[in-house]
Amino acid sequence: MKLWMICHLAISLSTAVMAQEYLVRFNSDSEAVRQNFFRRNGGKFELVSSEGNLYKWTTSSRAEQSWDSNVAYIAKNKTIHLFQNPSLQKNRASLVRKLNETPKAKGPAYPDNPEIKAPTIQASGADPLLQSAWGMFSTDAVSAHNKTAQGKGIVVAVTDTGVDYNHVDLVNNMWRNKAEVPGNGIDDDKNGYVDDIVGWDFHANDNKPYDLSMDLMDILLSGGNPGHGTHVSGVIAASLNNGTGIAGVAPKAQIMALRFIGEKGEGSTDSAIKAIDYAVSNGARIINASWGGEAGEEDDQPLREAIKRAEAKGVIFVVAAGNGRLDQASGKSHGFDINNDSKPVVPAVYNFSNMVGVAAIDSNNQLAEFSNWGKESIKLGAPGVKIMSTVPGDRYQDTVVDLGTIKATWDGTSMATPFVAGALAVIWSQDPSQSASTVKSKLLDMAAPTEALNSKVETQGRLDLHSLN
Ligand SMILES: [Ca+2]
Ligand SMILES: [Ca+2]
Ligand SMILES: [Ca+2]
Repeated sequence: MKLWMICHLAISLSTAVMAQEYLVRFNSDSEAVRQNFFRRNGGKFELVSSEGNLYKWTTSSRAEQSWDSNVAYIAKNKTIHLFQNPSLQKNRASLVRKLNETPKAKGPAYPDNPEIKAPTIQASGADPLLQSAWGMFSTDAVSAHNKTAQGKGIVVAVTDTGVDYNHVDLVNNMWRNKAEVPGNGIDDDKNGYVDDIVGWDFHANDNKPYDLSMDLMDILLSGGNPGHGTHVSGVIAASLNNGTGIAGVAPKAQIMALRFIGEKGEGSTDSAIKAIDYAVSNGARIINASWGGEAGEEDDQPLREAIKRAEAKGVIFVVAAGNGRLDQASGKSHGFDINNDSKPVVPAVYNFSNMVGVAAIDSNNQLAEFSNWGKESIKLGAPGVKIMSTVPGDRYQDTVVDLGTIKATWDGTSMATPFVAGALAVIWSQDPSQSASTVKSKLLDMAAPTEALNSKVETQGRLDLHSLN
């Protein structure tokens, strides 16, 4: 309690003097207009999106004073979160108590930000942990492997905490930027990013979008969930029949690693926008977004516009519905209807034609107790409880932490979303000339009617690939 008070006081004091970050969109791309604005208003500015005429403006002056007919809007640069794992959230207090009684869990035994390895020659043979990946069977993703192109040639951008790009089950399925010469310190393809080989880290601003980990106690106390992006990536595209681990829904798709959420589970709108723009302009056809924030009193207009730019370029945006709210008294998390909430989850609620919102179901085809839903914006359900997938350091988990009597499993609409992103990649790879809207319609038409999803999601059904051919 005392620590909380000190932290709270420190935050209150610092906001009084701290500069605020805004996103400013101009009505024109005229350099003179911008210069005039920044000359009059001071502060620091940085380009976020040239297509959107969008700049990050860091200032200690008040935004309202800066209205200008050349300015379309000035919005707060909002914080975006991972959707916290409800199983971790629910058990946090008892896990912390138990960990305090036991020797402290060790940190990761693998390096942070390792050099990016090239694809490798892999063994062959069945994937021994695939049997534990129930969602791969309930969605018929496993039988789809035998009759489809498995996502071949389709790039899926994972906008998240980063990816262990050297993981044995992912290294061969990372997107590789062929127009970039690695390690020469030159932006060979002139896309604005130097030596971007498998993607970019928009949080740390470097070319290693690695999924940094931390001590278990730090995870529990900070609310972060390192490994999140690696887990998501394995569901989409872990290698099939390489004699190790699991297989993803689209084991021949390529993962573009776009890190914008840091170790503590937070990122900012400007970094999310840069990641989305990067995905669109560097060849991704699908963006996986297992994250969000509350719209609150004002909408996140800059984020909305970034998704519209993706829509205009035929890129599908797959988004998690969110994991509801934690009821402090019972420790239970309850999903809610994002369309009717006073603080709807964004971007899940936006519902543009390129968006596919995803709710989480369990292995009994029940809506997960934590899963948000929405009759318009959320399209279908997909597996999101106790999901087996890749985590950093060549490991696999369906359980984040297991302290005997208390455990937390890999749960969340975050885990359901990549099942759908992978399925879209598989459908698209059957005929890469299909439009985004055709691919999306095929996915939704195949959804299996599911009682628990009646009046919860638009299709009233769950992900099902059995009729795909
Ligand atoms: Ca580059
Ligand atoms: Ca280079
Ligand atoms: Ca495998």
